[in-house]
Amino acid sequence: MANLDQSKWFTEISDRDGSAFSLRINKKLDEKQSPFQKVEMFETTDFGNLMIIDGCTMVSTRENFFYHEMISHPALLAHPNPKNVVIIGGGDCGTLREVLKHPGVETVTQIDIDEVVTQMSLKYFPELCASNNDTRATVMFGDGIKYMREAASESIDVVIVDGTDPVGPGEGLFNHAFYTSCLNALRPGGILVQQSESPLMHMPLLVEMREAMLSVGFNDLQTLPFPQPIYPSGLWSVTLARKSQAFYGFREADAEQVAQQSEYYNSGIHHGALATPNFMKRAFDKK
Ligand code: SPD
Repeated sequence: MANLDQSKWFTEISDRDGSAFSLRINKKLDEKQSPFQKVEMFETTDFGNLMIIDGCTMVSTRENFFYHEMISHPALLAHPNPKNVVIIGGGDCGTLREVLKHPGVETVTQIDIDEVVTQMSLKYFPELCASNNDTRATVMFGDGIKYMREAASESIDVVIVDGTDPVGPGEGLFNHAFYTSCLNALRPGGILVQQSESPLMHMPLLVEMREAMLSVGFNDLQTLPFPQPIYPSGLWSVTLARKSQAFYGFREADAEQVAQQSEYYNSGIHHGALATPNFMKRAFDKK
């Protein structure tokens, strides 16, 4: 094993998981302590720019497409005709960019609590912010929990929760009260999708989250695993919850249209992600 010069590596130590993951860096580009969290930017040797929030890896230039495509396209394509979309969190704007690839979407409102994340992204990930000026997009800064609590009932087709881990500012996005607000704001058949951490490392959280979604009244769930090269364990997930109706499949022809502009997502990937690995099935079925 090589003797690593620690000053050249950013390491996310994931104490709760007993693991750590490192990326080699050229230099630190920026650092800002916002009222909510510490946001750092690095230039890496092989992954492009890298955003870290409170010591946790968020986004790199090279691999963010896995996460942003999987938190956006499966939910939008599982809905028959999504017109009004809300993104809670998502300040780096990568999810917004993916949502705007859907021609049927008429409005997308993004509410992140921390303007510093978007300022950093505009500077260091301009490609993620390329669609911010789309006339269908509204980028706001504020409390997404309050926004959902006050949203008009049955006014939204898809709510995407692109938050940090369930600690600090992201914590309130993983509970019954928040899911109840989302349920009320969704139209019948509407879909809530949330980043749901690593099925390998964080199964108790994932199970708790699924139970909370069902207990507030969502009708049907899908948890889709996907590779996430720079998060703990390298395996991540999104969980979709549908209001009033069961999932029926997805719009395959439209999925292939979207796939013309995607790096990871296509209809085969969508089918594959719907096949639940046994260790996840057993955990979800256990009562
Ligand atoms: N462990 C990190 C989980 C963070 C998920 N959100 C990433 C934001 C990308 N838009």
